[in-house]
Amino acid sequence: MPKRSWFRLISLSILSILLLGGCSFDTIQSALDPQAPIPRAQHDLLIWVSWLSLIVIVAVGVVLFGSLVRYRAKANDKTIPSQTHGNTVLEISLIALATVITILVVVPGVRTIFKTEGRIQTEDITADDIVVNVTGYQWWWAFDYPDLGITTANELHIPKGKRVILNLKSADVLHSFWVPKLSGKRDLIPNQANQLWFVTDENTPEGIYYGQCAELCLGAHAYMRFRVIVDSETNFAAWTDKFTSIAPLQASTEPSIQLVQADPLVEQGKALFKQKGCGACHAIKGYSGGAPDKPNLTNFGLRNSLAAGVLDMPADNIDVRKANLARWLHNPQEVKPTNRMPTLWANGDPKADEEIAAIAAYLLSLGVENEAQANVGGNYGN
Ligand code: HEC
Ligand SMILES: [Cu+2]
Repeated sequence: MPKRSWFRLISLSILSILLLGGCSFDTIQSALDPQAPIPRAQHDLLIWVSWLSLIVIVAVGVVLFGSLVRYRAKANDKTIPSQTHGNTVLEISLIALATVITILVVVPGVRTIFKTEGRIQTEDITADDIVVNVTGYQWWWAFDYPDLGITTANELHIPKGKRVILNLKSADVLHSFWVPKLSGKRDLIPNQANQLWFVTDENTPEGIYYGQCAELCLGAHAYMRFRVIVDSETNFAAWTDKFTSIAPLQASTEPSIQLVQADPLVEQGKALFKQKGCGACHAIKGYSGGAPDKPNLTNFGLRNSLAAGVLDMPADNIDVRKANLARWLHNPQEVKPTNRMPTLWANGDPKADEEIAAIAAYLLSLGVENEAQANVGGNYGN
């Protein structure tokens, strides 16, 4: 084979492998594995249109290749075939067929749009809905529950079966909220309020769902992930109690009531959290004011992930939790290049390991009074 053909063959094979590699039905962010009413409706439409397209492709293919074979010129046959032009019945039938196919695509398409789209007006929001103000930052998510007085980051807890209304805004550039298995996708736009709503139902399994910023936002865009945790009503209530039961900062000057254990390492970490300047950026309800445009670390011990879903924090493995948090604190840029958290220990600082271990122990104790309660954060074994 000549050199160029080899090149073409190899590059085409690589391309097809890459394209096929993107196809999978049950990955954590697969839109082909819908688990809630809105993505289910979108998925049904996709499947319907795909079948219809397949039928059209096969029908056209059969006619095309059939004609090629049937009417191919025979060897040595120099006669010119009889010339015909126009066939009213055939043309009208083809137009009618095309119209029917178009209707079969458009009608279910428009019905799905009406079922899944549209803004929920303020007067239609009920006390039963879960309203969350979502703010996109380069490269993490703030989740604010105005009705519950909860502010958290990167993990959205919702009770199963309720309608969730998200008020979306961006603090800097365009971002896009997308949890393929639960919701559609919508942009977060600077200086413009957007809304996205979705529901879960009795067929939605409780557990962790994976989301991703779906609009290129520079730097660590690919690492701007998040998680949605679908809780039972009871677990959701337990989770919200963890936040609402903490006395706000102004109410008392007593040490945080989050810490029931008197673990000296935890106490040391708590003090270091302020000494190292973490408290200037990160709020912890009852202890640290922080800055509103940095991730709120209240009840951090209940989290399943770290740094916008980049590192796993498995609820049943305290060693991995500690190791991942330490890795982050040692060098956030190594974990998530270009993110905006500074490195607070100089390279080779002899105290770094010890101080980081103490801060990690403190952060992981937040919201966790004992082993069993770590599960309030949602340990679903994945
Ligand atoms: C100058 C502000 C600033 C300071 C100081 C700072 N951080 Fe951060 N921190 C950030 C930002 C911004 C992020 C979000 C990074 C990202 O995910 O893109 C972050 C993320 C984190 C996260 C992950 C949050 C999440 O929701 O997953 C933890 C934990 C954390 N910081 C702990 C600390 C600790 C402990 C200190 C002190 C040693 C500290 N930070 C100091 C700005 C700061
Ligand atoms: Cu983004």
